[in-house]
Amino acid sequence: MHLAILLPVLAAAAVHGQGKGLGCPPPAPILLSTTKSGVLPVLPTPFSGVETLEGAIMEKGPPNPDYTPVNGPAPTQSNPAGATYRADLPSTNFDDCTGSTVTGSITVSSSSDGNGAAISVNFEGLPDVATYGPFVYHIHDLPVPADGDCTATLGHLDPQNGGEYYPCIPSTPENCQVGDLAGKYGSISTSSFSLDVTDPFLSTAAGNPASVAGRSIVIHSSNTTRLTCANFQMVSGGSNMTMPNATVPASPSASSVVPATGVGAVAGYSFAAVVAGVAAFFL
Ligand SMILES: [Cu+2]
Repeated sequence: MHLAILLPVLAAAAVHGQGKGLGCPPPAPILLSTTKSGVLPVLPTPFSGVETLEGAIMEKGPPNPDYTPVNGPAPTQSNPAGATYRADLPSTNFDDCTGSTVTGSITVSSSSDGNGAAISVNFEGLPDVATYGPFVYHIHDLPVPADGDCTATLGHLDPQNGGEYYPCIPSTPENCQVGDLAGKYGSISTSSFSLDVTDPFLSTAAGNPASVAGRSIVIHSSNTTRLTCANFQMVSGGSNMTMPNATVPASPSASSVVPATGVGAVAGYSFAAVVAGVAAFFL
């Protein structure tokens, strides 16, 4: 390759991995110096702004144990029995320049006692950790559109408006963003990753501001680049769902095995499929 062609390629590659490796170049960072819900709900003083990439802060502020979200600490959720949502990662990643395709799923079910949600994470094929990790993952506000654009999921699920400037302190998870799963339970530093944990603050009730319904999961590289994403699909709405002119069907328990096909075939890309599925459920 001619040197004049090679140099811009190398420069772009260095930006993507913060100089650590090759990959697709991300969008240019944007300096954020004003309040923005889900990112900067309050401005620390003194403050000269932070760089953001794809809507996320690239370098968080210092840990601040005195900080609480604008809307207060997250409340414990009382969830409908049997409600289960699952997000299956698509077979093609949004950023496919790492030499590895991340696959797997995350399941969120009402906990057995109804307090909070049981989260089961199984991810495979994470890229080279030394180059792209550690990886973080979050529940994001909006679903992935049909074109698979992970950027369109916007920021983290954050009904308490804590923002992401101050890092999540795992010992006080009620002050973390509800959707900041990596912050509360640790980032990923392995090519395969499994986690089973109960989160008190995540809702499985449709319409609840802290609900996983209608949300998405996003996995990021260490510089916040979005590697892959998928929508949460309803496996079971749970016992609290009401259906007009119909009897609510018996729901499987939260610990029942989710179907191996069907839901997975929908993959994580089609919000239209989610809408259609929900609509079909009510009709
Ligand atoms: Cu995220």
